[in-house]
Amino acid sequence: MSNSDNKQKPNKAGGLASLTSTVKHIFRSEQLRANLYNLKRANQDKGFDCPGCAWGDKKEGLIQFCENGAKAIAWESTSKTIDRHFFAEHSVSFLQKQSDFWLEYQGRLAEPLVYDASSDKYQPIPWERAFALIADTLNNLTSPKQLELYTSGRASNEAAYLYQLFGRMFGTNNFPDCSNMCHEASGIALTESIGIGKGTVTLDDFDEADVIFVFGQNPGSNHPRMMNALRSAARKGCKIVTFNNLKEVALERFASPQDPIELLTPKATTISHAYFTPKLGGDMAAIRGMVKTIIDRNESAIRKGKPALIAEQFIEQHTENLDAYIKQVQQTDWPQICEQSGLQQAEMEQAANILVSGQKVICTWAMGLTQHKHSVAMIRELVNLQLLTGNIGKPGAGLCPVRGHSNVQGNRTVGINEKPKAAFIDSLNQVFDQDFDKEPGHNTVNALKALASGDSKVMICLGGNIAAAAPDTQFTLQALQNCELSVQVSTKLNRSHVHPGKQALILPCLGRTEIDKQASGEQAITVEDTFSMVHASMGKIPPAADTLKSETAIVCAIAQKTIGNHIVDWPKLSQNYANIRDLIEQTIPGFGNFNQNIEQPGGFYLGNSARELNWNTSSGKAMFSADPLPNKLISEHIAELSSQNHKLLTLQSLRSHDQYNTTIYGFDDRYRGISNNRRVLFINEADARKLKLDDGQVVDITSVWENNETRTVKGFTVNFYDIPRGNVAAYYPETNPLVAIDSVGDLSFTPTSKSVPVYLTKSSTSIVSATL
Ligand SMILES: Nc1nc2c(c(=O)[nH]1)N[C@H]1C(S)=C(S)[C@@H](COP(=O)(O)OP(=O)(O)OC[C@H]3O[C@@H](n4cnc5c(=O)[nH]c(N)nc54)[C@H](O)[C@@H]3O)O[C@H]1N2
Ligand SMILES: Nc1nc2c(c(=O)[nH]1)N[C@H]1C(S)=C(S)[C@@H](COP(=O)(O)OP(=O)(O)OC[C@H]3O[C@@H](n4cnc5c(=O)[nH]c(N)nc54)[C@H](O)[C@@H]3O)O[C@H]1N2
Ligand SMILES: [Mo]
Repeated sequence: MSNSDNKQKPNKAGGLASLTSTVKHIFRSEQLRANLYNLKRANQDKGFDCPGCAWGDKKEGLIQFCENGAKAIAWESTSKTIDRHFFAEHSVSFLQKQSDFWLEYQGRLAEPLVYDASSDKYQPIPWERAFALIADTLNNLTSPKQLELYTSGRASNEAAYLYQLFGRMFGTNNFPDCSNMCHEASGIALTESIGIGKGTVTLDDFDEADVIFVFGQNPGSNHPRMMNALRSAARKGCKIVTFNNLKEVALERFASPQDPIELLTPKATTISHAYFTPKLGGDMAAIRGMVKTIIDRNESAIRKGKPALIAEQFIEQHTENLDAYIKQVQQTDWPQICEQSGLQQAEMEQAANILVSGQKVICTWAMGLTQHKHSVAMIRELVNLQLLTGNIGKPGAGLCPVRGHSNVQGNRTVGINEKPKAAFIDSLNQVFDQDFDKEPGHNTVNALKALASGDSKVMICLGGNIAAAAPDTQFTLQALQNCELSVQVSTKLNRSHVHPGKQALILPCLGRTEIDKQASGEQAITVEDTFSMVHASMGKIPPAADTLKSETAIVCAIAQKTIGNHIVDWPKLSQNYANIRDLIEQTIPGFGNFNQNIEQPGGFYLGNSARELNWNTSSGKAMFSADPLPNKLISEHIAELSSQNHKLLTLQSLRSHDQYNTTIYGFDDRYRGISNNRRVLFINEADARKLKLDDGQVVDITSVWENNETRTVKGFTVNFYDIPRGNVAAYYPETNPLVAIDSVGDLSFTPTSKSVPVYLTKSSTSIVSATL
């Protein structure tokens, strides 16, 4: 394959190509009938919630078509399974050498397995013995804090609630989760600024907005159902303004696969009215530039006796700290703003003018804002912008962090949190008559460090793939292998299984599409979308194997075996999930009449205090933050280390169109014109030429970190791309080895996956085969 084959970036996203791709993926999963049935059921009343992203749905009877949701469903509901025969054939050392794609492609895990170090193979183990092994190991720990309980955001509210309850009863607050690597900065920033760590908008607000800003997000691949909302807004004249390091096709032009004309002709809807490409990590400066413009224009408007451009009444009534913020803005000069954002002053003025032209403005964002060192300050800056213009707490306006995993927001709501709120613990204490610990436990990075140092001994993972999702792969794998016992509750084989601890278990579970039958009958679970809507989800197809258990049943069995039934009647909870919802109702605000409310079509709204203009902050008001811009985006210290020898670039690690996090569906990235290769380095042609690199050439990427530490990944094909000078991009998880374990966001501890200082060298490695 020559690299020039890659250069067919389409002129629109969606449309027929999207439909063809969906069909291809359904066929490839080799269970056509179940899958077509499944697609019809996704996000429908009495169907199951799509296990893809956390975008919400209007329940109006239309099938919400989404290519990547279809891939997620097809991937889960394959008829291929792997059991003892597969594991008798393949040693763990063999499996370690296989690609992430190959591991998951083998099919669904079909029976519980235990690692046997002497043969280096997984062997079958009866469920009861697996639970007993966990209970014995846990009860022999010298401190309950030696246990780490990881959660990925697909777990249901019911399973997640019981998981945290079990952990806290056992005596640990160590709840590392995928959120720590994802929207943690959003939660922290929003809580500090507006008193609640969630977005303030609902899906209906997108129909009413005059202006929508999309920061650091690629919805065409990662939240395709959001494209319907953006397309319909754009067609109604709403102005959409994008800030993205890359020109993402779907944010330029999108064709709805549900519109026959756009489906079959070159026609498409123009999405972005204006599109800006800031430098990686430059959005805080860009937003500050917008604010500076608004403040200047406001002052001159007032001098001329014209109406104010800032929301004076709202600010007066609802906010604090404006003066300190304005002072900070005035101290930030334009040269610094332009240098750091990589944008021209005129561009930021244009964006500001569009913003103030609207009465109702929504700002959405995702990983492009959350995975930097200064992400918390950056998101608070975005909140400042919305406070200044009064765009919170009214219809058609507000803040919208677009969540990742389909129930990651719900997991936090029901208590998966290593820093539990005192009120939540008080409420658990009251209902269970306990005295649970309020001290913070470990987040993901700290959990890995504790396992590496031996301070922690056991890691249980409720879903996910921490080995491939976490930063600093070499460090992470060593930490996992250092476990006395590692337990993975999973649907498919992945990297985390093939780096077992000294003892290791694989506990195969039902996926969301499957019928979950317990003693009282078929069970529904519940999830919360990005708009705080909680709804029921019911699997519809027979389980991949009779041996599988639900996540909820597995959590209950672990808890029962380890701590017994004297405080919580675990079997009663796993027999009927309505009993779990009763406990959630008793302990968490907003869940009144939980079991009745999920009968409503579309579920129910949990509410959002900031939307109601109630500010649960210490001052009782929404808080302007007054942070200076970072001095330099890459610390001068690191820059100095390498400047003598190498030109430093900043790398972002991102998703292709054919993956779901660490799950690789295929090797194409259609909207970026890449086919059959994931080891690709997107680079500005001028930067490449300066480094004497040609398109198609193969390079190694080395990251630099304090104490002269370097980390290298090899064999990436150079791909000239429309990307700001000084910035490069490559896919996650291939680039995770580059992110130093200590390179984390201030306050958030989120790995800085979108700003990794790197240099390039010509590779001696030939291209690693893409499709294993
Ligand atoms: N199909 C599919 N759907 C998914 C997922 C998936 O892997 N596949 N993952 C799910 C999860 S867990 C999550 S968190 C979300 C992730 O959704 P996204 O946040 O869209 O995911 P990324 O691929 O990390 O994309 C980051 C985007 O931000 C841009 N960007 C990066 N850095 C910067 C920056 O500094 N400034 C600006 N302005 N832009 C920047 C990148 O160019 C890219 O467009 O999607 C969820 N949905
Ligand atoms: N470099 C870099 N690193 C990143 C990111 C990045 O942008 N760049 N993004 C980060 C983000 S935003 C996130 S959210 C994390 C994701 O981190 P994780 O959530 O840990 O990873 P996933 O890849 O989503 O997990 C996939 C695995 O989940 C299991 N699984 C799938 N469905 C189910 C189910 O229904 N139940 C159970 N029990 N298991 C299931 C399967 O075995 C599958 O292999 O990665 C983070 N890591
Ligand atoms: Mo995420």
